[in-house]
Amino acid sequence: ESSELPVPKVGVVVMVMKEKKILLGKRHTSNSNSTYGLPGGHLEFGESFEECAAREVKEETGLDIEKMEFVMVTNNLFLDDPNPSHYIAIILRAVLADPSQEPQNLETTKCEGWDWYDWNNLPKPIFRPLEILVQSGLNPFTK
Ligand code: 8DG
Ligand code: MG
Ligand code: MG
Repeated sequence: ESSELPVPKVGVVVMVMKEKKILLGKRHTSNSNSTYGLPGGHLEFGESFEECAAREVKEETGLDIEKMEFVMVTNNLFLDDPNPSHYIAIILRAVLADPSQEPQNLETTKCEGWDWYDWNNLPKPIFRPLEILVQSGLNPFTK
C-alpha cells in the first residue's frame, strides 16, 4: 500500500446514542497518545453508509444498531502522522436495537475498550477529528 500514490479514503463513523450517552473507545496507537474515538471504519466497495455503519459497529463492539441517520460529512487530514492519511468521514447517528446490549471489545489490537460517556462530560483526550466536531457545537442528540 505504501508504494501506491496516496488518495483520500472514505471512513464511516457512528455516534451510537444511549440515553444522553455516546459510545467511545480508546484507540490504540503506536505511541502513547491514545485517544477516545467513535466506532467506524472504511467503506467497502458496494456498501451503503448505513450498511457500513452497522457492520463496523458489529465487528468492533458486537452491538446491533438501528435507525441510522446521516449527521454530517467532514474532510479530515492526518498529514503529520507517521503514515499520512486523508479521510472523508461520513458521520451517522444510531441507537441500539436492544438497549440492554453491552459493548464488547472485539478488536483488542485496535481498541482498549468501549464505554458510554455523557455527551456533556466527554473523556480526554478526544480523537482529533471528533474534537473538532465537538468544538464546532455539533450535538447528535439535538441535531
Ligand atoms: P477497517 O479496517 O475496520 O475498515 O478500519 P478501522 O481499523 O476500523 O479504521 P478506523 O481507523 O477506525 O477508521 C477509519 C478512518 O476513519 C480513521 O483512520 C480516520 C477516519 N475517522 C475520522 N474520524 C473518526 C472517528 O471518530 N472514529 C473512527 N473510528 N475513525 C474516524 O476521520
Ligand atoms: Mg473497523
Ligand atoms: Mg474502527
